[in-house]
Amino acid sequence: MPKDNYNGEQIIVLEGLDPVRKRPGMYIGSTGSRGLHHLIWEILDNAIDEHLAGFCTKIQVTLKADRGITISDNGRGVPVDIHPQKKIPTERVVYTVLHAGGKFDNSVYKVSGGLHGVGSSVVNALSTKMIVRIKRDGKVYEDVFEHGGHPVTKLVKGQLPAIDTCAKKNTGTSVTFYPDPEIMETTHFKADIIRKKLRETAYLNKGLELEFIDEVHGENYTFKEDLGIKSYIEYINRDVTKLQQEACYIEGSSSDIEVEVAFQYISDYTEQINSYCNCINVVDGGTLVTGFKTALTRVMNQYARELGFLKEKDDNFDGKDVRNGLTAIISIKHPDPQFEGQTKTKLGNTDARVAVEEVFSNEVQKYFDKNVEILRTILENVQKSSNARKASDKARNAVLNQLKDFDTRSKLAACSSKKAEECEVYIVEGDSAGGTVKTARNRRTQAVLPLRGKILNVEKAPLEKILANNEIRSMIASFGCGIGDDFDISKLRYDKIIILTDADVDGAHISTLLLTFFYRFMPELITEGKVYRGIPPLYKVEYTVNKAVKESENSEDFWGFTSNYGEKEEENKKGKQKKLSRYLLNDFELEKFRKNPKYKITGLQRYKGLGEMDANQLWETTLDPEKRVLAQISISDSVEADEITTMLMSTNVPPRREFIMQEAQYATVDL
Ligand code: 0R9
Repeated sequence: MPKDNYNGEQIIVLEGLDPVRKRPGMYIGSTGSRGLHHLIWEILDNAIDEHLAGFCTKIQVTLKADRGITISDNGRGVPVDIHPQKKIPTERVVYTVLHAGGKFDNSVYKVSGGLHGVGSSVVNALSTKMIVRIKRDGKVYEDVFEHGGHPVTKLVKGQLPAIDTCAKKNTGTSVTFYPDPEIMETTHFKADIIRKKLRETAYLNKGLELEFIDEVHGENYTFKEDLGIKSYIEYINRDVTKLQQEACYIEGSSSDIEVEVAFQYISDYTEQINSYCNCINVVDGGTLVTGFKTALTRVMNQYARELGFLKEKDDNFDGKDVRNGLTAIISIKHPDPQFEGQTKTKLGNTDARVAVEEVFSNEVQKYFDKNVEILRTILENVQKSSNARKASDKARNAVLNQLKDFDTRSKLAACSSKKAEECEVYIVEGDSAGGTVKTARNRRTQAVLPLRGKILNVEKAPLEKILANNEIRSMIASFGCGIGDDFDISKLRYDKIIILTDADVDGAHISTLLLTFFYRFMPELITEGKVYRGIPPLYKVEYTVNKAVKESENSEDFWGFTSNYGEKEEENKKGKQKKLSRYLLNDFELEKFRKNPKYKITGLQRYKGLGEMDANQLWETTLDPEKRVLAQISISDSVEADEITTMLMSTNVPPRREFIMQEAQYATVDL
């Protein structure tokens, strides 16, 4: 069990806050909307940790009218005693020292989540102002920080001053912060994102009350789920026909790992498994999902034989058939989670597989033994699914065999290297831009596949039509790794698949159609981090340098740039001031550049499309691996991905546009 007494020695002190402001992306993933909301989650995680430690029953999040955020909990309050090494209040260590906090020591908190395990000091570093209020021992303490974590509250005899008194029983911590617009591309918190997170948090922490006070829109919400993930499943399936009226809920623990599983079968051909480790959505699953699938397939086949659904000579039901129509949530609390994969969204701990398999298989048998009628209904469904799958496999194989005879690679300008690890393919919108890319590329490692017009909307079309579409056939044949169940990523001919479209609505539409196709038919391309979007610069600036302005160590000149284009000399005539130029990625970079007193802009060009660049420019901005900017596509929220895909493909244009704008949230930038 967690220790209930804090010990200052347990705080591990690593380094100052400056690195966070210099390289914010390293600490919060991005400086866009996704990173902005991570700041809230980071503070929220600490309050949830206090709940998991058994001391907090209520958390409040307020979106303030002045656009700041306050998160408060009714836990023990962050300790304010003097830190033995730092000789300042422990609270101040937590908020000003990077990597400080009990959560790094598993003996203080049995389990803990958190983005990169960094925490409160990172949020402080990226805020113009932070106000920490602590109620403890009958006193209310306040500590105020400004400009990225500089304390403005004066300590009294080394101690944090009390600003008020309160009842001794009344304890807790509240943190208010204002993200720094100099660092964050947006400081606009979105009420719907916060509301969704709090609802999810309530489902994952049964009994915990979460209140959302939205002062901006004048709304209030309280989330509290006494039945936890069981209610979550019933909420997800609220509008569909069920095979099981009530979801089954299972809990137990094994080797210090707490396991919760809830599932419900519905009469639909879908499978949805959402998994969480320490309240973090493990989008790509991993060991906890493997453990669940193995146990479910084994138990269902065992029952299928006992109840006569399978004869002795029959093969076992396939895992896919067993999961047909299944909605499940797996939530575990692990003392030392190891996240794997490019995006760190896959759980790697072997003991998690063993624990889930053991707890689920024991408990689900008790449930089915008591609910034999439900079990029969589910097994009938499994049997139907198995028969249907065998029939559709036959049809699919017939179409795939046809595909092999079709010369689909004619449009591909291949690269000469055959080593997949060094090859990339650019999927380019339109024949004319495709032509320029063909001229500009490195022929050895870069292949080009021009797509003519829009690709088929795979959401709406039947499989036969999808496989008959020329653009789609070209992609399948060029990638070389098959499609659907026959997909084999080890056969992929390229290390990177780079989508290159114009930065307009048409380009964004083509790119979402492509992503939908990949997501539906080759999801591993995305989960394995193979798909990227090429991001050409929006601007080219010509400028002169004001030598009187010196770039000092602390200047915040360039750390905000995502791009690595570098500067070029345009003109250097005798007696005249040297003219330079550089590409700028977006409005954010342009604004940073404009604000910098060192530079005087003498000319500005805005690129509307790829067609405006010649082969040389295209090489140095978009193809050169040293300089180009790529956004790696990751499906970070599989719970939402299906809804998004459906929404994208609907005829309702405004929400689709909104998504296209927000889609950057799903991308991490890689240089
Ligand atoms: C509003 C968000 N809440 C928090 O950030 C928060 C952190 C925190 C906390 C403790 C209690 N409540 C908290 N809320 C705490 C208290 C004690 C021991 N461990 C943790 C105790 O009273 O003995 N802390 C998180 C880290 C630390 N406290 C510290 F120990 F590192 F300071």
